[in-house]
Amino acid sequence: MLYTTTSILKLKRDLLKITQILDVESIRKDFPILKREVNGKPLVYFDNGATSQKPQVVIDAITNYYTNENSNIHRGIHTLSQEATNAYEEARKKVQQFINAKHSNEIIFTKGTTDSINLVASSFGKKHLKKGDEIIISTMEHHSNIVPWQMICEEKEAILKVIPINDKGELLMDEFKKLLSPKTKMVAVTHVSNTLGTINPVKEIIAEAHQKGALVLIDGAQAVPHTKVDVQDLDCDFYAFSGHKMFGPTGVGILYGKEAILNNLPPYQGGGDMIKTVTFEKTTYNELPHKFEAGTPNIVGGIGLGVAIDYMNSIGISTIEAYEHELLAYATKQIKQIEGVRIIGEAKNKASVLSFVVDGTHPSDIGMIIDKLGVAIRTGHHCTEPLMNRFNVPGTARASFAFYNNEEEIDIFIAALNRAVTMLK
Ligand code: 7TS
Repeated sequence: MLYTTTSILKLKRDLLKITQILDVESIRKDFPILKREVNGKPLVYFDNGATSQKPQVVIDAITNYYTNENSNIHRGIHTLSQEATNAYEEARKKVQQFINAKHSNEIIFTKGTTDSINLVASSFGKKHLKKGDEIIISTMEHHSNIVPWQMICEEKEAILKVIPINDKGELLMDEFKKLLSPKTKMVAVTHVSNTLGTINPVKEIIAEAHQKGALVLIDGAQAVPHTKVDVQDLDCDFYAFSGHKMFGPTGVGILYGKEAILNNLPPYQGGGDMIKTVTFEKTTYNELPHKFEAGTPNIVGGIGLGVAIDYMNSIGISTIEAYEHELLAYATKQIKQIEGVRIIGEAKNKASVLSFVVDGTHPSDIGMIIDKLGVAIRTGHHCTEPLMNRFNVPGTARASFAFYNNEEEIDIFIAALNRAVTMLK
């Protein structure tokens, strides 16, 4: 379907209204990488689903830490160690407030979403899973919310069940309810799909699962950077996300878990910091959150993540959400004007992800051509191979937006895409 000039103009006006709340041009100045050129063209960075760019305040915090504060934490009485410990624990509190966790000891620092999910699958699985138990995931999961469950299911002879989706990329909730049974021990689903952009009805999923006595893990990797997350309101048992997708450093992430549930899980890894006392005969474990944080952590990563949260708060998550919603609507209408483009993922409730295929072309060819024009998008299966099989495509091209992207960049992307399609046909 082609859109009229009037409807595109209306979208432009909507975007303009929002840019009056959100000063995108001044925000863009906070991200030094956005000034660079790629292949002689201004960079248009639309690969935010893979990782986001970092504002200067985060980069400065990292430099400042190594320049002035570097020290190990939780183990020194000297000033530097205390300063580093305070900064790291302060960051934990910022995360707690950001997702509205009840206690800061429910915030476990990990390497990222993948690490967080592996922690739960391994610790929960070892203690609570037995032969014939069931775990439910969905068709649209990232491999990191599939493979850890497959591994523990294999070990424990438990069964993995999968919630199907419709052609728009929405979960079939009736099918989900049918899959739930007293055998279900865990439901692990993504809040927002990295490939489709679908925002799943996680609150409803959690309530349904709890009724059957199952626990719920939410993969929030693509939700936290774009939408307000309140873990108490959701009532999830676990919530996992990554620092690098929310304008913080790589190598740091979060596992939120309810205190009572975490207390009832065995440690994931053994080593320094996670113990209370060690003898060769018996070791006792530290309290939360340290029980799950063996070894020297990514201290600067945690501190940088805290600064990224401050930065997001300074803009306001609801402003971010509203602005990105307009960006997505604008990009969606524009891309539909290009003949042969098919959007993969047309859920009613969507975050700022635009996956598509173009008849008769391969996504990676499109990605390569538009990269020459300075536009960075992701192509391939996006670590969601079962989802690609569901849609019967080998991969998609995916543009994913952040609040520092603007309408002009979408215009550049659309022009580049038009050129690529013309070349490839
Ligand atoms: N879950 C979802 C929904 C994701 O999108 C990703 C990463 C992960 C888990 C894993 O996160 P990590 O930080 O531990 O690697 N998604 C993507 C992507 O869409 N393109 O590159 C990485």
